Amino acid sequence: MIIRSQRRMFLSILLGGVLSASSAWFAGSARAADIRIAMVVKNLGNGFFEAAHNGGNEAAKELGGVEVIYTGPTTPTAEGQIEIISTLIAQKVDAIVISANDPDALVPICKRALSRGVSVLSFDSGVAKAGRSFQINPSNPTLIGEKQIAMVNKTIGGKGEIAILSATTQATNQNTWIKVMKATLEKPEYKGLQLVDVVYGDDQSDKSYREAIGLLRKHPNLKAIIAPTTVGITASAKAVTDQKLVGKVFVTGLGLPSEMAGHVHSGAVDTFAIWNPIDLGYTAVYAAAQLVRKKASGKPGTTVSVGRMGTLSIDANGDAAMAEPFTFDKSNVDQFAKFF
Ligand code: RAM
Repeated sequence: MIIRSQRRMFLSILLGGVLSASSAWFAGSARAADIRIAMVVKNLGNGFFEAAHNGGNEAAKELGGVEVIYTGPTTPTAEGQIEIISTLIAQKVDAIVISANDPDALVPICKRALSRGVSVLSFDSGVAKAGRSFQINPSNPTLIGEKQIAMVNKTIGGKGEIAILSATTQATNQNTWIKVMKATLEKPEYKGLQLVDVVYGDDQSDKSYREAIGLLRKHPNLKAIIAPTTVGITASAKAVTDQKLVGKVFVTGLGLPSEMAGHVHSGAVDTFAIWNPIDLGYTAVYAAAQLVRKKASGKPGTTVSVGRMGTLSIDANGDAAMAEPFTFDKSNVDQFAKFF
């Protein structure tokens, strides 16, 4: 596991900016790609994955001889990803790094890719064990779930009705976090919080917005919406603002500073969290190249060296976790908004 304090993460982000700026001058000397790594994201048009793509490109430049093919369905469905992976197998890519729309539905196609010699890793949102070498979690899932309850608790003073607005019903990562959030709410220190609803905006802005409006209408005493998705949190903050409920209903969850800064300043959002998606994409592509180049086995209990991110340790379950989620508020959101 890579353990870094928030302070080190901050430095890494700043350094990341410097690295990507300085990498331009040697890009021209990179040799033609001998490895093609497909980054299959939940869906296109999501700023979180675009940042991960930038990180993947940074790893590719640094490694040399690596091409990143960025792809994903237009809406976040397992069917769309299955079709894309079939094509990638036919194109004989060397590796696939995927953020899955469903843990189980993708197993057969990922197994087919593995059987054809394609390295398969999942990152962000995992494929079940049988369908990939290992899963790169941005952070420990328990920490991510607990952090969101701690944030909402602080913002609304430990008392009131809350609701969750998630991504798709099948998303591996959000479902894991929701499970942790529900378990965390059982703790005595959170007895004042009452979870009244869980709805799904499918990581689509318009559907998330409609679901958020639905929550506000259905629960007139709602104090907060937790959206563990960068698309959902933005849509929820907009809904709260449009309904003139800023100061009455608060939004928290996982967001990108670049998309949340305005909502933090308006007061719709007090605090939110996220990890660095650039680092996540960098790590996924770097690790995949290490597998293809046989510099790592990807087996449980082994490690993979991942450039500026250090070493990933794969646990007995085939999971590797990165840094702690980082918390943002008025004091630091603008500083990070230029990076992701
Ligand atoms: C959305 C996606 C992604 C998740 C982030 C927090 O962009 O659902 O999978 O990790 O939110």
